[in-house]
Formats: sequence, structure tokens, C-alpha cells
Amino acid sequence: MKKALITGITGQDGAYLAELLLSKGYEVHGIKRRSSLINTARIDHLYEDLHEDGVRFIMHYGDLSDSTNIIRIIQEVQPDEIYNLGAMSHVKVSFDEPEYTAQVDGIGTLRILEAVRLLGLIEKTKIYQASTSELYGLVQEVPQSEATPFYPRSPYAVAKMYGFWITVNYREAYNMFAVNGILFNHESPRRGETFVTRKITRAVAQIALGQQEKLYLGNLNAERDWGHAKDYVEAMWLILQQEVPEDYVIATGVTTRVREFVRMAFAEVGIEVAFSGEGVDEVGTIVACSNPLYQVPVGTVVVSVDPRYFRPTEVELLIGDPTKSKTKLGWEPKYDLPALVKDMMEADIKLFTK
Ligand code: NDP
Ligand code: GDR
Repeated sequence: MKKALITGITGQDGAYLAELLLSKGYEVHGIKRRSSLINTARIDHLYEDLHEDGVRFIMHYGDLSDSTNIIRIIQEVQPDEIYNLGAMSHVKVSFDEPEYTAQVDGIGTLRILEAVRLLGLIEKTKIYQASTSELYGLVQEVPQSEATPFYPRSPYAVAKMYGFWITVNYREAYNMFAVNGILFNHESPRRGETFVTRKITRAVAQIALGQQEKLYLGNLNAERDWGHAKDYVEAMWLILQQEVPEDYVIATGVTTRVREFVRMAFAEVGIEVAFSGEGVDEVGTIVACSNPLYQVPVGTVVVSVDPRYFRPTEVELLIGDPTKSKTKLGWEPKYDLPALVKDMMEADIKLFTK
């Protein structure tokens, strides 16, 4: 039985990846942080009673800012595969916590690589590093591929840039199977509530149900290549099953503005929203409503811009070129953007109807 170790198992991707690996027969180990409130909502359904025989889902307390526990856990588990998904993953928050972000997202990656090397596991353990389209930052070319130069635009992206290159360096210096998945934005009903897609679907559900009046957003013009997290964890696994360790872009190849995502989310509940005005004065207004269950009157302003959500330096346009992953990995996403929006809206309507 193969053993996998997942850092960031309590996050969006960690939860989907754990489900995938368990379904493939792996023994799955996860690292979770100690927190004052329980933070395992996304994986509670996977828990197994450790008193039973044949347990395949095991959690360990740890933190990427602490080398000693990383070494101890890797020594104990002796994993065949490590998926390093743990990170301070919020771009805007990284401007407020730049040093911590560097410690966890940058040096945290080094801690994993170095632990595997020091423990003599180079031949045994394959390492997946959660790299990101944020590395492309300021647009150099579109669509962005494995060959596009990086220009990071946030402390998060700069930290992840260290993570990317230290992974490449350990691969080249020590012949390790250490690889980067350069994943473009991927979302799901399990997405953290402060990322823009989930913030939108939660707010639209609550507005439609009469529980919230308005949604405040930042840059409505930003363009993102959004996919579904379920599809993207499949790609992570495929990347580690290859003969040759290589880095891959994972994306849909389609980009959409934040404003359009808002429009699509409202459309899912039969509400048509139109945008007018410019910059901080732009608003989204209800222009039609075909769903008799929802009582929001036509003419109501439901979206406004709040400059507090602007970033000191923004990534305006991301659009990935998934040619390599499609041809070499045979990876093909099952969800397109309308299917993703539908999945997220249905889940949030259900959540708030409760
Ligand atoms: P989430 O924010 O949902 O999850 C992050 C995970 O990392 C959580 O389990 C979190 O724990 C854990 N974590 C945070 N800080 C530490 C730390 N100091 N030590 C150990 N674990 C820590 O992110 P996603 O699941 O969306 O993303 C997974 C990874 O992929 C991240 O590295 C992210 O940067 C990267 N990525 C994500 C993309 C996306 O669109 N989702 C795209 C490209 C890359 P806790 O639950 O306790 O907070
Ligand atoms: P991103 O995701 O920064 O791309 O990083 P996020 O959803 O936070 O922002 C996407 C775009 O939407 C704009 N935006 C807003 N963003 C947030 N969070 N809140 C708002 O109110 C808002 N209004 C507009 C942003 O300015 C931005 O342009 C995500 C994370 O998962 C990273 O960890 C990952 O590496 C990248 O995706 C790929």
C-alpha cells in the first residue's frame, strides 16, 4: 500500500486530494495545525477510528514553520509521496503578513525537501510542490505556459517563487523526484470564504434568500482562469505518477472577469444584474428577476466597490496554456466555468437555506 503525506490537508485542495488518494487505496497521512477551535470541517467525514484495524487516514500535529516536527513526521511516516499544499494562501493577506508568508510558503518548502534529503529518502519519496499562476504576476505573455517568465506581484507570490526554484534546484542537485504543479485558480464549494469566488457565491445566496443586502468587492476587472478543485487534485496525482519529474501548468485556458463571475452567480438564482459606472463608483443593479421565490426588487443596488479590497500591486490577467498537461499527463478537466458556478451556488443556497 502506498503512503502519502499531505501538508495543508485541512484546506480546500487537501480535502479533495485526501478523498482521491483514499479512493485509490493509499494510506493517507495529513499534517494539521493546532488551533483554538477545531479546523477540520473539510475532512471530518474522512476520519477513521484509530482503535480499529486497517486505518488508512492518520493525522499528525505540525507546522511548516517548524523543521523539527517536519523531520519527525516524515521519519515516522516514510511516505512514498509528499504533497506540500500547506501555505498562507491569501494574496491580499500576504501584504499584511509578509515575513510569516515567506517562512511558511518559501522556507516551509525547503524544510520538506531538506527533511527528505537528510532522512535518506531521496530514492523513495516523491515531492509535489503547490506552485501557482501568481508567479506570472505582471503580464509578460498570454497564455501563460511552463516557458513564460515569472514576475511575482505580492509577498505571497515572491515566497512561492522561492518554493518553485528550491524544488527545481533539489531536483537538479540531488536527482530528487521533486516537481511543481503551476496551478491556476481553482475553486469549489469548499473554497475559503474570503477568496473572491466563494465570497460572491455566499453573498449571492444570502442576498437571494433575503439574509444580506449588498456585496462589496475590490477590482471587478481582474481576469482569472478558474477551474474546479476536484479536477486539479487529479492533476497533482498524475504529475507524481510520471516516469520523469517535470513541472506542469494546470489551467482551463479560459479567462473571465470578476464582474462576469458575479453576473453568472446571480443568474443561477434567476436574478439578472447589470453593471454601470466606473472604478470605485461602479455598481451592480438588479434589472430583472425571474425567480418568484426571491423577493429582491428590480432597481436594487446589490454590488458596490470598496477600495479596501484593492491590492497594492495587482495581477490583472491570468490565462493558462494547459497543452503540456493535456498531452503528457492526459489531463482533461470535467468542469467548465458554468458548471463550477452552478456547483458553488447550489451548495451555498443549500447552506443558507438551512
Ligand atoms: P487553503 O488556504 O484552503 O489551505 C491551506 C492549507 O495550508 C490549510 O490546511 C492550512 O491550515 C495550511 N497551513 C497554513 N499555514 C500553515 C502552516 N504554517 N503550517 C502548516 N500548514 C499550514 O489553500 P488551497 O487548498 O486553496 O491551496 C492549496 C495550496 O495550493 C496552497 O499552497 C496554495 O497556495 C496553492 N495554490 C492554490 C490555488 C488555488 O486556486 N486554490 C492555485 C495555486 C496554488 P489551516 O486549515 O489550519 O488554516
Ligand atoms: P487570487 O484569488 O488572488 O487570484 O489567489 P482571490 O480569489 O483572492 O482574488 C482573485 C481576484 O479577484 C479580485 N477581487 C477580490 N478578491 C478577494 N479575495 N476579495 C474581494 O473582495 C475581491 N474583489 C476583487 C482580486 O483583486 C484578484 O484579482 C488565489 C489563491 O488561491 C492563491 O493561493 C493561488 O495561488 C492563486 O489563486 C492562483
